[in-house]
Amino acid sequence: MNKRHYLFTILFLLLSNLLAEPKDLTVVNKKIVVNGQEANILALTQSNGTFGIRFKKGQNFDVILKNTLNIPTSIHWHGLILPNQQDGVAFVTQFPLYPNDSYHYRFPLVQSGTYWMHSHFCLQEQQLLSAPLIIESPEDDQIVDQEAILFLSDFSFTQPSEIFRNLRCKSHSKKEMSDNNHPDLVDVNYDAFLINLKTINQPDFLKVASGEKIRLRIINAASSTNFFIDLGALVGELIAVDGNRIQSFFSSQFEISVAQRLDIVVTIPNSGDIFPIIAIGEGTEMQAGYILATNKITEFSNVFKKLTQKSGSLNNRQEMHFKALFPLLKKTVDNDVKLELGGNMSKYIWTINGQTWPEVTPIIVEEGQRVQITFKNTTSMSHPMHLHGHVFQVKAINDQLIDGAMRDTVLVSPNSSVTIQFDANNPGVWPLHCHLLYHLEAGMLTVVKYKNFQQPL
Ligand SMILES: [Cu+2]
Repeated sequence: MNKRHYLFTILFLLLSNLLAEPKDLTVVNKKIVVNGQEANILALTQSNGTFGIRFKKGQNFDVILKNTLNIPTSIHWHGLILPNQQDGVAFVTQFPLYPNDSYHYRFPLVQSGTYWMHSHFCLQEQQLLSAPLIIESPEDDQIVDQEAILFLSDFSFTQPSEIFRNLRCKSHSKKEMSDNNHPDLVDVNYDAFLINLKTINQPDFLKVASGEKIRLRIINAASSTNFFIDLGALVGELIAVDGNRIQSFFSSQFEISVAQRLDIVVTIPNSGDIFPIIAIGEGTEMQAGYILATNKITEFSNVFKKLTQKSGSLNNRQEMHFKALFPLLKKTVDNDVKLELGGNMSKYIWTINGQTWPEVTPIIVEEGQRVQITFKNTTSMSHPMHLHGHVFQVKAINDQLIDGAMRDTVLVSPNSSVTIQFDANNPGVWPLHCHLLYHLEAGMLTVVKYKNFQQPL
């Protein structure tokens, strides 16, 4: 970008921010059809019909959120670096948004990439109260010809409160925690996995042309399902994880834990007209699908093959190879924190350093510190750990040092450890938690609190 172009862009953004109307975002009840049966879900909608919400890099996040439900809600902007009081976590950073109330969110966007938004109130995320949040950057248009959002969810006809009750009371009443050789991959049995709210029998698709470059923005918005992504005949160039650029990593198969995102560029080959992409739920034989097609598709029945075997477990092998394009500056660690991820499958309690939310000892940090956190997972389940309001770098997996990806969510495999680092540069009280919804509900949340920060709540 030359100097004149740069100045023009800045001027344009300043003007457009001054003149822009806030975007409307409404929390609504919605009906969808899953496996031929009607289902009631919750949704985030915009009056212009956009799936999720989109911004341009440098714009203000300027959104009026309205709750039309007859119950409270609270929406979190996952992955964004933002002022603490607008983080949207009920009873931590904000009060819930009560029925018929609105809240005006306004802060500058300092990132670009693939993010998402979801309820951080009770178990509403399982009712699919989530949507994509995309921040475009001028470079995006140069990378690809088109883009496709693949928004993954796990769906159950059972009420989330009943799922949680079953986890606590029934299914695990006699079950002991498995050993390392037999990790617990699945603790909820879902009725379907969805991409863009569609099942594999009636999948979403994008019309493409030979030679075109397509950016897949894959968002794992599932409540408790990690996925394997299989691009089939296509080779993907992974360019970003959790919205943060990495050095290109090529493969046709990728892993994505709950709450993570993958930005993958694929080039449509000259031969072939249908390019199915599948997301297989970890530890299941269930899948969701998406199709890139050079012709209009009317018949889907032969596109996807039924799986006959359950998939295995995710591992962090790919993560070892990821390298941030813009890593943290080299700096000595000022504050070294050890967190043990523990649990009790039979009582279905999940802990951080033996504690459950809200009776937790906050992790105290000081502004300006380089903070290191080592998660040691002593359980037989993996935990996707998410830190609010910051971007961290993955620095070690099982004590093997790496100059890994910048992320906001990292998977800590069973009986493994992961070390992350971040710069404490955003004062507040920030949740740090397992993103498996039922682990979170069972108490697997703590907070990173800046010394002397006075919480406005
Ligand atoms: Cu967990």
